[in-house]
Amino acid sequence: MSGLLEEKTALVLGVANKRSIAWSISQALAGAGATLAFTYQSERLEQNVRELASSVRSPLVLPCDVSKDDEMDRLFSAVDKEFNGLDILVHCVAFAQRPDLEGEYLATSREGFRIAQDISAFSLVALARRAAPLMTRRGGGSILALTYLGSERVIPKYNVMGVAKASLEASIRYLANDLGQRKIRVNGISAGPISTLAARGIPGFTKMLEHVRGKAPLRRNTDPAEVGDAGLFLCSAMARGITGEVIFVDCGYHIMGM
Ligand code: NAD
Ligand code: 0WE
Repeated sequence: MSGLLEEKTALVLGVANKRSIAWSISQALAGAGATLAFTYQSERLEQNVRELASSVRSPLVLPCDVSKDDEMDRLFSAVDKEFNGLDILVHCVAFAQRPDLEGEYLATSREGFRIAQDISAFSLVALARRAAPLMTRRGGGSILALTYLGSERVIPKYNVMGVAKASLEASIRYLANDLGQRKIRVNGISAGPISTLAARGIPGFTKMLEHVRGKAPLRRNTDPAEVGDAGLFLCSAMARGITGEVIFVDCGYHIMGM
């Protein structure tokens, strides 16, 4: 079998279930020959993740709540032990407190702001710092994070998550600069709305899907497999000249002004 990622190892954070964008990316990476390690946020999700992981013959599934430094430390020592280095890191983690995704951005609390930034943006820095030495030993690597249009335009109710995604995207650029000399690339995918666990709880999400489908140049919603394929591209040598970039995979929605 020949694949773009033969002999490569990847660590994926953010699989909750089979609808997760992290899972679509995982399937694309596994299909290209990569060996994958997975994390789960809490015991509630462990069984789900273990079953999905075994379907792509993953040798390693570990807990990682990205708000906990000790869990991240344990994760990377286990990954290094299993893989002896790391080629690819996939970040598909976001969280804001429910009330902060409801009313006005104006009402955001200090603690709500802190939590959204910590889980959704700082986590990329914390993970990249731990991944870098493992990737350097492989002669380089690729880091991918998931973002959303709400970072640069106002999407009603996305609120504090939009500000956290702006911070995540700026982090992608600063990390790309820091890590470029070690041949580690850092990129993002800005996906159109997709019906996942994190999205389905949002009131009016179905209406948003309909709106986007009606306006996007391709006149349909984003298929998670399309995000998976773009992720495979960015993580592979096909994208060896691309770093610090955010690519939209949204059926063209973001180009429209009306
Ligand atoms: P999802 O619910 O499947 O994934 C979100 C993941 O974040 C879950 O696996 C959850 O366990 C994890 N997570 C939350 N808090 C965590 C913590 N403290 N520690 C570790 N993990 C934690 O939903 P998804 O839509 O696949 O989200 C994945 C990424 O895609 C997110 O960054 C999201 O912002 C982004 N995104 C989603 C959409 C969409 O419409 N679904 C669009 C663009 C970008
Ligand atoms: O990034 C996201 C959602 C991330 C998210 C979702 C939740 C729901 C459950 C973060 N934190 C939480 N906290 C919870 O308690 N998306 C891109 C999907 C999304 O969420 C929206 C959207 C879109 C699109 C919220 C409001 C408006 C649009």
